[in-house]
Amino acid sequence: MKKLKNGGISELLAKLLIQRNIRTKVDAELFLKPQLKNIESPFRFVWMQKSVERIVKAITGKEKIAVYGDYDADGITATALLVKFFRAIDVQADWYIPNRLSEGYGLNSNQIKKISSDGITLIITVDNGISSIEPIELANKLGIDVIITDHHTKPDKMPSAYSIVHPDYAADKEEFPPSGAGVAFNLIIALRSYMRSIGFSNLPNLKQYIDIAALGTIADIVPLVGTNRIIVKYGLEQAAQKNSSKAISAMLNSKKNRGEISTKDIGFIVAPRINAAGRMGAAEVAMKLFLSENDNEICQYSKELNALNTKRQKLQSEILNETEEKISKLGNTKIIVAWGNWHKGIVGIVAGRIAEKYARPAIVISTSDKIATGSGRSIRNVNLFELISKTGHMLKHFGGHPQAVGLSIEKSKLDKFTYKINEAADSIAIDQTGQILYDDEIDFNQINNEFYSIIDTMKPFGNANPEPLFCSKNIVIEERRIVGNGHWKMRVSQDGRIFPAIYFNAENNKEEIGRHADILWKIKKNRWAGYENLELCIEGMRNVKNSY
Ligand SMILES: [Mn+2]
Repeated sequence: MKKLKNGGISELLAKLLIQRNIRTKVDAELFLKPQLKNIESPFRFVWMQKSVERIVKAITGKEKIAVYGDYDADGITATALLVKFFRAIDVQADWYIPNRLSEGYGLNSNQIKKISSDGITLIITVDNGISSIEPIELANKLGIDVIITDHHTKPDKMPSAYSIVHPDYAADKEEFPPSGAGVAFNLIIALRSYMRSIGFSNLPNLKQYIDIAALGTIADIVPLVGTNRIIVKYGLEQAAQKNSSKAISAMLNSKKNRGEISTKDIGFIVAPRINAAGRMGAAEVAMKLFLSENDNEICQYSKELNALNTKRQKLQSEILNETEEKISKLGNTKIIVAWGNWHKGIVGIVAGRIAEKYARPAIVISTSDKIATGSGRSIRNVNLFELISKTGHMLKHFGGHPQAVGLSIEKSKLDKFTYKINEAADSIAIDQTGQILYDDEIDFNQINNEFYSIIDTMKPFGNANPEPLFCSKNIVIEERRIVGNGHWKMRVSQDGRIFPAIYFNAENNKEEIGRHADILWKIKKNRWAGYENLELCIEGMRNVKNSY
């Protein structure tokens, strides 16, 4: 591979970076060598200083503090970060997480009354609060100051909080906004730094919490670029260390000794278990897991999460089947809206599956309560929050992000809502072609250890930094056998170069494949009994005449 004149970065790497919108040499350096010292200052949030001063006043004045979180993995990790930090400095902060099924998202007046009767005078929200206008007014009346830390899209009317820490209120526009846990991590960085500056000692090293911040960051699917990338890179490293969060270790159990922990391990093994707790109305199980230091308890809570996750999976597949049935009768609407007497905690995850499968935004609504509640998931380039806002007058509540929204609505308005949101969508183009884009076409003679090490430097992969996908044309299938549940284990060649390859769920491939094929693949390095080899993980296969 030829080297570029300046920077010494290979052409392939340069191409991959440009495809990920990393265009300058400085950005490339930051991307390829993420360092803790490059985490942006938490004081870039305009009310950060005001917030940490208020928290320290509460600490020194022995006021009672409550952390008010959210029931998803981002919200739970954000809550855990703050409470763990307070415990480490001997401040007994209470925590509250609303019940997803009986209370729903955000602050609510009943909780505020309870918090007030517990004698609390300072609430710090994490991963929620920006749209809780009335409960915050109530808190003010009851003599409670509320510090909001949140990252959700802010509504037109601002809550009358004591202060707000939010990426929309930062010195510069946040190019890659953090998750709720990321904002909470910023808060404890700022708090620690302020406390140190005014003479507090014995403050904990925050590096021990970075795996929890990374978990929230991965679970919330924020872009893994800039500070988010640094948190995830060091968080994954921390998760593999001896002093990692016991909660994360317990959920990964056997994985841990294998050395490297990837965003996939966190995104597909850990995050769903924590989310399951919230979905099934038992977020406190996950919180207790994060806060416990007792190995027996940790094992017990981790088992409980496994059981909740299994239950969630079963419910999910039931709802998915029913939704698909309804969709088949709906016809070709731009925005899929489906509702039924479904479990409230699962509708968001089903909406995600539907959106992905049909390449259209999907809103799935549970009518199991008096007021229907639903979740929407979008596809690339469609701002679902904006579309929902256009129908806001029909909804009781709504909030979220361009890619994911939550809403509640009276059941009698569902048909009209479906019509109206599709009308709003008429003005936008939705790309339904489902065309697969790959990063580059590669000849087998380019695949070697140097090639692999280039891909390796781009880890961790995730949102805004997808794992590179390559295409190779006219390869020969030298050998193929079926393993497990319809997977193909193969040896594939091109111009005499042979590689082992694995194609998961190959039996679902739409075409009958002969000896020659075009393939889409990702690269993987296997390490086994002192051996190393490169393997192609096949993501798609077509006959040569129907090429990609
Ligand atoms: Mn969040």
